[in-house]
Amino acid sequence: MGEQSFTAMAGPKSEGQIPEIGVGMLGYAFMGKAHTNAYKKIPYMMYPPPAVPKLVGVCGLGEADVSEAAKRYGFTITCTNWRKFLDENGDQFQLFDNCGPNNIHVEPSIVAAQAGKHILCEKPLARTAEEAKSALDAVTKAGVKHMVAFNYRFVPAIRQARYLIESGALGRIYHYRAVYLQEWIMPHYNTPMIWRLDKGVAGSGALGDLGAHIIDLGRFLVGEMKSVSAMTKTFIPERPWGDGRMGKVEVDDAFVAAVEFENGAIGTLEATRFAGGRKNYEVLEINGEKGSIRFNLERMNELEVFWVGEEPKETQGFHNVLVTEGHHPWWSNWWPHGHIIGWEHTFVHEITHLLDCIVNDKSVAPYGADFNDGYRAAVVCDAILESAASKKQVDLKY
Ligand code: SOE
Repeated sequence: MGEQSFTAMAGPKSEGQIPEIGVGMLGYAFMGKAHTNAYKKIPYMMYPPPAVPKLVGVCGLGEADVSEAAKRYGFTITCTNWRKFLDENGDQFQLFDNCGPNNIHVEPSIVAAQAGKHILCEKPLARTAEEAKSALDAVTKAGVKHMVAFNYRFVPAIRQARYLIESGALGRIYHYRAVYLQEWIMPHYNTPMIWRLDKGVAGSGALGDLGAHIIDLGRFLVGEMKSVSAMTKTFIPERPWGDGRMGKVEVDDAFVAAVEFENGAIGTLEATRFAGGRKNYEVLEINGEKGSIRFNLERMNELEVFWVGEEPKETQGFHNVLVTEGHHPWWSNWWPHGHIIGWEHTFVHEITHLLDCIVNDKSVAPYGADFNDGYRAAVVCDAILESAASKKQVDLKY
C-alpha cells in the first residue's frame, strides 16, 4: 500500500498530558451539529490532538430543544439566554463557539471576547462590514484567538490547491471562476420565510450564505480583490411565515459578479439557491500561466489539474487527481489512499487548527480564516450589494 501501511493506521503514540479546552456553544442546529461532531471526533482521529475539547455548555432558544441537544451531543450545561450563559457559566469554558444565526454572530462574540474567551464564529461573520469590523476590533483588543468557520479552506483538495498556487506551480494567475449553487428554496420546495431569507436576521441571501464562501476562497487561493461589478435578483418576493402572515423577501435569491484582483487576475462569482439539480455545488476553476485547477465540492476528494506542455501531448487536458495520498493535507490522520472523507471532516480539520493555535499560541491566519478574513469577506459582500443597487463597478476599500 505504498507509503501507508496498516500499522500506520494505528497512528502515533501520545506523549504526556493533552490539555483540555472547555467549549461553550451558542446554537445547536445545522452548524451546531457539524461543530459538535468535530469536537467529538478530534480526540481520536486527529491523534494526538492539540487539545481535548470538553462540551461544557450549549445555549439556544427553547428550553426543551436545547435540553434535547445537550442530551444528544453530551453538553453538561444548558441555557436559553446567551448573556446569562456567558455571565454565569463563562468561567467554565475557554472557547466560545457561535453557531447562531447571522444577527447574533457579533454581539455575543464581542461579549465573549471581552471576557477573554477564544472565539469560533460561523460564517458570515456579520450582516455588514461595519458589524464585522466591530467584532474584529473587539477580538483584536481582547487578544484572544479568533476564527471564522470558512470550513472549505480545510478540504484537503483546496489546501493542496493553495500549496500548488503559492509554490508558483500555476505561475501567474489569470482567472478565478467560482459558483456555489443550491436548489432548496425553489418553488417546488415551498420553503416558507425562514431566518436565512429574513434580511433583519441574515443580512443577505445567497450572497452571505454561499457567496461568502467563494469570496473567501478567492482571497485564500488567488489574493485580495480590488473591485466588483454585480447584479442580484430576488425571484420570489414574498413567502408565508409559520402563522400564515406573508413576509417580504428583501434578500438576494441569487447574485452574479465580475471581480478584479489586486494581482491583475479577473474572475466571476455566482451563488444561488434556485439552481435546480444542484445540491451543494461549489465549483471553482483557476487558470494560470503554467496550468489550471478545478474543484467541485460534490466530488470533494478530487482535484482536476491541467499542466501546460505536459507530455505526452496525446493525453493533454485536465486530469482527475484523488487527493487521498498520505502526503496530502491531513490525510495521514484518516485512511489508506482512496478511502475518501466527507463534508463533515472539513470541520474536524478546521477546529483542530483552532485548538492548536490556542494551546500553542499560533496565528489562525493565513491557513485558517480569522476575523480579519471575515471582515474582508463582508466588505466584498457589501460592495456586491452596492454595485447591484448602483449598477456601477465598486472599488473595494478595507
Ligand atoms: C458550511 O459548510 C455550509 O457551506 C454552509 O455555510 C451553508 O449554509 C450550507 O448550505 C452548506 O454548508
